[in-house]
Amino acid sequence: MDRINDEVAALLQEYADLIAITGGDAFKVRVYEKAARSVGGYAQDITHLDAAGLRHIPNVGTSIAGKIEEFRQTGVIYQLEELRVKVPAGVRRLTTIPSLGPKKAMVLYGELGIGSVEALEEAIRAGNLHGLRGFGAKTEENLLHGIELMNKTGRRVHIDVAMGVAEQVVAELSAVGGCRRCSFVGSLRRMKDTIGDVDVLATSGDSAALMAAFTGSSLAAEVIASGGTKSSIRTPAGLQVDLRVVHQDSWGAALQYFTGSKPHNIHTREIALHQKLKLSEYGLFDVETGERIVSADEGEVYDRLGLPWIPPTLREDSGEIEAALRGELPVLVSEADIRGDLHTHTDLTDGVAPLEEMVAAAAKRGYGYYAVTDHAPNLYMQRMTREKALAQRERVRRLADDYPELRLLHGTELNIDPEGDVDWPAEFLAEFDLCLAAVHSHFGQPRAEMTRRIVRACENPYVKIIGHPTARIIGSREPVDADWDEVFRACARTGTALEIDAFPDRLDLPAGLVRRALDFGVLFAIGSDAHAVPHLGNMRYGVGTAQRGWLTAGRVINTWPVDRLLEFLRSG
Ligand code: DGT
Ligand code: CA
Ligand code: CA
Repeated sequence: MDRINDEVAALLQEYADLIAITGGDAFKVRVYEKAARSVGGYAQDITHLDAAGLRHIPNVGTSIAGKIEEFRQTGVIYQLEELRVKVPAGVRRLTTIPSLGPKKAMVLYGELGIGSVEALEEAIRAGNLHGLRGFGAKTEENLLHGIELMNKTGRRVHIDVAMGVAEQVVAELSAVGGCRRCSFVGSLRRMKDTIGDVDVLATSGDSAALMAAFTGSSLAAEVIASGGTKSSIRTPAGLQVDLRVVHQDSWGAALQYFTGSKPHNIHTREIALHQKLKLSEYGLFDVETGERIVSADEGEVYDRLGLPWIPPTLREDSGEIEAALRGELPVLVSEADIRGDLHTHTDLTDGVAPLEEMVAAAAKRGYGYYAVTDHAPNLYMQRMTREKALAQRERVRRLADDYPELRLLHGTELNIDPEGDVDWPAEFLAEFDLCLAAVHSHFGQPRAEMTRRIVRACENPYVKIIGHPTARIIGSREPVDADWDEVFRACARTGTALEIDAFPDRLDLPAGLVRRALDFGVLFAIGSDAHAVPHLGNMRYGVGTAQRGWLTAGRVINTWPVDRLLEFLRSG
């Protein structure tokens, strides 16, 4: 469910964007951006905080606390509304093009009246930007590339955005009288890394009431279609949600059908036809008698087809049906297997919560171990020093007494430089419990150099995990180019784990590469890369990505008991 914290964070971020677009004070922009992150990451729900309580949130001063208060009382922030009027929505959308900043967007709007991404693409192709100050050939090329990147992701959203909407819809509908079952299906249930639209399935004794609740939900900014068994809405942020209500005898078959994927469905339907069965969105039928076969759950459907139940995360028709027929489906790693988090930050670098709060939240999740891995000095804007790292280590050691069940590890996230070297000399690295290393710069190196760079990091005896290996940011930065087979071989040879970074805009290593790495005997670590308490919950998306990569628990080092993990971390 969308927390009010997230809602307010989004408004503060929008305010920061609008100040930037209108040429406002850069310092003020940063203040609001920081406040947005703090509010979004604040562990406590802000609904019931008084003015003093609000100012207690890091980076929230009197003026921002006042705006939050205003929003709680009136539902709007007046100054934000004023700016919204000045800057058309289309111009704001322009600034979501990866290489286009707010200043340039305003120039495009002011000089040429360009108010949409489509109009910009047309203008570039027609040569209308020639002669415009600040827009050379290189800029145009970058803009076209940025637009292409955006179009590739289309209007798809990150998985956490879709999950928030889906969980709210399911909760609202489940509370409606007559509702028997309700669940999200489609790509979200398959845990794809981006989601086109959210699909929800329900059975109910009173489908009219269910439909009315759906189209009347606060999430329905627009009702696209409304009918007796199928309705669609669009959320304020533009995400489409489809609801289908089916007969309860069809629940299992409908769940299977709407979970997809389409290629998986086509393949299962072929298998059904061979057995004189018809599988459709309306149920499972006997072709000869036309009789509907009751299927209360999916397991029965797969069973009728002569298959074991197939986990949704595998349903892409990429070999899972053949594996199922052979009885060789993997037992996938699950969230319950995860014993700890090996990639997290605090407010010592770019996190928003202090160490103590992050650790308390980790303990609450029931973890057996937890590594703090703040950034190392070569990421200059984080201003890390030896002294700060040592002081943090002291704090971690002292905190350990309060958490006898939770093994605290003091780690660091190193920067892999263009040659493959990392921050700090060997003797200092030796004193950390865990060194994770990642690419944070020079993303455009040619394949051979990038491969050598990552392989060298693997060969460093202190580096135990390569963090977010491809460095992609979904929708805005392409993965780096490397010979991944070569990297996988190096990981297996040196005993270096590859991370599956669970942050929703990363999901890195991507599932396709995870699956490819399996044959090389690579180990993995699923890390939240949390920069705030609520981010610890992103672990589920990392597990989803691991499952899509056919990963079993044994290959994931943070499912291991603490002693085995420590042995792995100490081996050199
Ligand atoms: P998305 O929304 O692009 O992230 O991906 P999906 O997989 O959620 O696709 P969507 O929303 O178009 O449809 C939901 C499911 O419904 C899909 O995974 C499988 C099923 N489905 C939709 N269209 C067809 C179709 O033409 N044939 C079959 N067999 N299944 C379909
Ligand atoms: Ca969908
Ligand atoms: Ca759909």
